Amino acid sequence: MNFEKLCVIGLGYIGLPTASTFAAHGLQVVGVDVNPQVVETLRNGGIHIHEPGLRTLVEAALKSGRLTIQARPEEADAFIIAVPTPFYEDRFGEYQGRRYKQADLRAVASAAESIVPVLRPGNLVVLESTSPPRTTVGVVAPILEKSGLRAGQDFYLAYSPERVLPGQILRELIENARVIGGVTPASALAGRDLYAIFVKGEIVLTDATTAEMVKLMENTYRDVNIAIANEFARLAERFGVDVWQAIQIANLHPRVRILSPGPGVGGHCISVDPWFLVEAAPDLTPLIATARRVNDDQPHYAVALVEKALGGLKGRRIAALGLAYKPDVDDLRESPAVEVAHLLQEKGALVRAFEPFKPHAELAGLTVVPSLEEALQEAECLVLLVRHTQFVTLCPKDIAARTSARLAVDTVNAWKEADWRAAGFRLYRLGVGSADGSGIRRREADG
Ligand code: SAJ
Repeated sequence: MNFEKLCVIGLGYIGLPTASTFAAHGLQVVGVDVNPQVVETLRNGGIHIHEPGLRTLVEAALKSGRLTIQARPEEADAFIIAVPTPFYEDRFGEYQGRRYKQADLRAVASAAESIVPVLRPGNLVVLESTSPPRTTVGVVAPILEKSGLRAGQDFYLAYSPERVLPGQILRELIENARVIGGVTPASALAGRDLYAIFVKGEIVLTDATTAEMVKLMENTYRDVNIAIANEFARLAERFGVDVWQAIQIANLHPRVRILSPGPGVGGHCISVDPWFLVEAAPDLTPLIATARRVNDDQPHYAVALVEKALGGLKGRRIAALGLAYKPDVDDLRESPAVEVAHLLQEKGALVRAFEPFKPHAELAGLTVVPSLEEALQEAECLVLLVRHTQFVTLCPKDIAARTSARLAVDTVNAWKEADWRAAGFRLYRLGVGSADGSGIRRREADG
């Protein structure tokens, strides 16, 4: 199939890079977003998301005239839906007395609705948004068929998940393997023709529901494996073991690859997607649901560690280092670091948080300071929450000269105990237990 014109609906973290990459490869692309602010920002040459290299790509696409920005879709050869699928904040399902979160598919449904008036025979529609199994055939197809055209007969319909890593989106978009699931084999082939325009990785064809499952399985697999790492950290603390060392040794086994514990699992993918499987089949997913709960509980666990280290939180002055959901990105969505900072504050601590990638972040109820200096001022305790490179490489002696704090808690295995001790600090590390099983290694005991 030959494609000249494409509509990309939803210009967020995935839609905007996808739209501009297609434009850079010669397609005429209409980028559509229902948010008037997004449309205005892009039309005025601005950009509303931070991703390395994206600004340059978008600018070039707009300048070439191959990317235009609109509020509604128009006729095209193909349509890509790349809108968010969050879960409801205020609506839960329940299975055997336990609550689970539910996917909010309203943005997907309204994106599909907006295509109906402009859908023509022979068009291709691709859903990219992460969605519960059977969304393509059960939700999107019936909406598009309001046009009078039949999915798989009169137009092609496919599901193709994005699998790119924030921070590496532009490279991974092109290089990663791409899964395309069609509602019919011909739909999958049409999808392949579209993505082959820029994808260099392998393109694997399957059916739509398999492709939906693949995406959810990938992120769920990661979530469950992080949950077990977090449980190992708890066990290690109880049994007087250094979990980081134990993991390193276990991972020497050729068939073992344990992930890293930490203050929790955040971002808009891994902490969300497993719920889509739980919601779709709560009777079949006790492990997935439990893993989610273990990871959701991990910020509380990190807070308990800080509380133990300080011997109480009320009125204690804490410098929280890092707010992003993971290292070296500026994304604060669903961030466990933000949750830890909030929880510390709720328990009476006086928190000053510093996020080097978003020094001016505004978070209700939290004092965010724009420099490390300001965070360190008057702090009694440093709590490291994100493994940003610039925190890993901090020099403890230098820090000792800039703060009166002599206590530090590392939740991400970034700091070496000996170095911090030499600089006069007591360092507590998540996942590192004392020999007596009290949960915290005693400095005097291991000195
Ligand atoms: N984390 C840990 N321990 C680890 C690894 C990660 O606690 O060993 C935490 C991170 O700090 C972060 C969260 O998990 O809070 C998620 O981070 P991540 O780097 O694992 O993943 P994301 O959410 O940035 O991106 C994931 C990727 N999926 C997989 O690696 C299977 C990416 O490829 C997907 O495209 C993306 O989800 C998505 O959009 O679904």
